Amino acid sequence: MNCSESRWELSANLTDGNGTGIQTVSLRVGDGTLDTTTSLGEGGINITFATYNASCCSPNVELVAVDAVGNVGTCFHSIRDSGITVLNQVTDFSRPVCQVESVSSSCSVNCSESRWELSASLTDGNGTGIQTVSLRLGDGTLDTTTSLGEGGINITIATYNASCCSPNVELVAVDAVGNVGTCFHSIRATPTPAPSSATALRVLLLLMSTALLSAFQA
Ligand SMILES: [Ca+2]
Repeated sequence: MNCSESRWELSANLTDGNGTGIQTVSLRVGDGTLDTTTSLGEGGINITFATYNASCCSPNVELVAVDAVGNVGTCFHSIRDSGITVLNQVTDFSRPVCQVESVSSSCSVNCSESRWELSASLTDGNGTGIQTVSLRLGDGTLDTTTSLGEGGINITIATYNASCCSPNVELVAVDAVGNVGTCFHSIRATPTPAPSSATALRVLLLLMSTALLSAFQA
């Protein structure tokens, strides 16, 4: 069969449950066409219905959904082997966990003359693993080292060093499928937690229908 003479189509329902809601649905893999429509499902939850249509010469598709706080859910489908087999559905829906381990500061009245330091541990548990650690807040310097902890789980130790004139820091860790974990610390009297850390919910993807191989065969 000449793959260029036939097409296949996939349908999927995507929902963020009671979360912040799906903001975008896009293609990470596949050069077919993607159409989405969103409607209100049971319990007032938005459901996005995605339809993907591609040439049989492009056998793989990966859909990426991002919610309002940046959590990412994906689903992958390939018609390469049996025609209608889901090969790999991403199951890492958990954010990396960031925990402040120690803080040392001896800030004087003149903040520019003194510095403070924070140490935090970051881990993605049994997930896909932390890919990047960066600063969302704070203009100090960040160093990270990664080592193997108990149970073969990678632990990243972040060390942050800043002038006492820059009292706040927020670290951002992103895992391999784009889930985001943060931690915030302030050397001011009352630390305020970052708003996104309490409300971030995972994106759930449900692959609802099977692909129809050659459904649009010429
Ligand atoms: Ca994860």
